[in-house]
Amino acid sequence: MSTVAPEKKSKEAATSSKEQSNDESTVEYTDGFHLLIDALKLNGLNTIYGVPGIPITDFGRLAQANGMRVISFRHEQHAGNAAAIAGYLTQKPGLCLTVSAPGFLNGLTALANATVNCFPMILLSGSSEREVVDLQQGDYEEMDQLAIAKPLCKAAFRILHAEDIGIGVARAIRAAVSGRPGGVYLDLPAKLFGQVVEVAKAQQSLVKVVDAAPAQLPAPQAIDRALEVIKSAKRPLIIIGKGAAYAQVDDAVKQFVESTGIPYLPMSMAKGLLPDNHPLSAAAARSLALKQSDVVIMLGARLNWLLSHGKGKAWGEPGSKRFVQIDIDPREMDSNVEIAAPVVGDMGSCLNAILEKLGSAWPQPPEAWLNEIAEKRNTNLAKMAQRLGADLTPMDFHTALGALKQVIKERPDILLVNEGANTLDFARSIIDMYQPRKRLDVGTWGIMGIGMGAAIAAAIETGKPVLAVEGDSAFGFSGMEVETICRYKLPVCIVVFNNNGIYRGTDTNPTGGSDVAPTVFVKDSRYDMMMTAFGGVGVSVDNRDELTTAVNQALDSGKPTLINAVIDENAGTESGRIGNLNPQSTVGKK
Ligand code: FYN
Ligand code: ADP
Ligand code: MG
Repeated sequence: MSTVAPEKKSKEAATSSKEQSNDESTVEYTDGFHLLIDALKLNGLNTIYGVPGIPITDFGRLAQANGMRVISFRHEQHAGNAAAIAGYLTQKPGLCLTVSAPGFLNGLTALANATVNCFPMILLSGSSEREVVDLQQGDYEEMDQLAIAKPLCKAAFRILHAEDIGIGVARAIRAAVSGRPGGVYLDLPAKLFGQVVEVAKAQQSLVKVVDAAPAQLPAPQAIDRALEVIKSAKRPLIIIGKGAAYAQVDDAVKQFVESTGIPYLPMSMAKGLLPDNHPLSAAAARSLALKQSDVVIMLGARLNWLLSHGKGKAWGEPGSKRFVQIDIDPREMDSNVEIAAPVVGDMGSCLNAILEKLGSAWPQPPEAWLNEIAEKRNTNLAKMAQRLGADLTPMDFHTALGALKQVIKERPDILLVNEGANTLDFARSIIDMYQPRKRLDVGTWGIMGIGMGAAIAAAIETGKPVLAVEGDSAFGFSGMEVETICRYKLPVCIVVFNNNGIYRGTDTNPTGGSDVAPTVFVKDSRYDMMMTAFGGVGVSVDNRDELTTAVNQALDSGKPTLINAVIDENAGTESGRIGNLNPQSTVGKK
């Protein structure tokens, strides 16, 4: 228990103070600052990602003084994205700390994104005084933050009394990690921090959360039903999502795929749960597998836009599928199409229950189906190999990504962060992943700006090198955080795919005016110089060999590095592979 003299207003960390009371007995005091630190540390939450300022500056300082790792960012959104990724990688809520009103709002995008992605995080935000905010009397950074956060996260709480910090933190932790994980908002009015409490009372108020994410066992009937449906399949397919990756039951997932012999399709962030070169991977036969399958088994993946909502052209004849879905959230069932066999529970318990019943003599899927998928996969792989063979200068996406594919093959345990449009879509299919939870990307929302936050959290949480493959546009959203990467000397190598703009660098202004087209950036920019400005390594390359050398050097040295990879400005396509979502006018274009 950290304690502090009330009159010292908590400037010194963990210093205990004794006050003489009238009856000569001694009373020890602590305050809100220290209680919050104690509550977090007691629950194994030792890292904070945030931006200092009123009213949480001293809190960050004291947290560091009391042994927490406090990583200060340049913008709250990236601190929030880092916290979310920390949550995804560790199954403990990642912490993001923001100042009131504008800082809180900047962090809110990340909180909402974490919730949408089912990543556990807690946004701790300082806020202005309730009395003034509620009467709308114009306080410094006045905002009813709790009300604003509520619809955008899984749960939102406010702590008004220091004695409630223990309970407040416990509630936030449970809400973030139990059931379907998500983002939690914890509102901390400025006055809370300085509130003084007797140590004995404070100690009693702390809560160590026991079994924060309890196992959720599936009903035996649900398992029987699922096995019946799977048994009836002629053309079964497994889809593995990032919920399965999050669950960290990698052996059970592998065993389920291998003992059923059913081909599987990894969703983007589930790549590597089984190695992408696994013989049962249907990733390179995606369209065929979706269209032709008759039973689809979803493991921690949702039938959202990324899977065309489980219906329509991509899924073949209407009524041709039956779905088995394993998910921790019962409300996910039937969200888009009918689920014939819902299995509700945590991934480990569900898969183990299935594996127990499967037995050793499980019938393998018909040869014809496996051959059909293998044939399509081999055709696509051959096409890809041919494209990757072209060694162009300046590079196109395939030339550059061919180099990075090889790097990851040789260093399968490093983390890959990936965002952009073309840079994302090409990298997803070109770069094979070999280990679970190594690929971090734009997730469910397809959000740009996760790059540096994800890279920083990946480096901090795993201690491993990180390769961030970034479109030039995507990088711009979080580019200032290269200073953060340099400041903490993180082993992050950023490769900016510089094709002079969004999608491509070739658009022109049809009016002939001096403004460039809205999708175009300064031509031949030198993003590498952003890194050298802060003492990191910057390199500009325009061919495959130089790119390979520069990346390997960066990863060997562990030095913060930014490689400006010059890509042919004609190389991209509009919106990458999701151009169908980007409406185009057919009238009035010059
Ligand atoms: C896949 N494919 C391959 C390989 N892997 N071919 C050869 N080798 C390998 N290793 C094939 C696969 O079978 C498909 O071909 C094709 O490549 C594309 O595969 P992908 O990328 O898996 O699938 P697709 O169709 O792009 O997937 C749809 C999607 C995906 C929505 C899931 O596009 C996605 O995750 N998009 C996220 C986009 C996003 O968020 N963007 C950010 C906003 S950018 P066929 O089977 O022949 O069809 C703002 O502008
Ligand atoms: P993807 O984008 O990879 O398809 P989604 O984020 O859409 O993945 O889906 C993840 C799903 O996994 C969510 O429906 C979520 O409820 C579920 N999930 C998360 N954690 C677990 C878990 N431990 N066990 C089972 N399901 C989980
Ligand atoms: Mg670009």
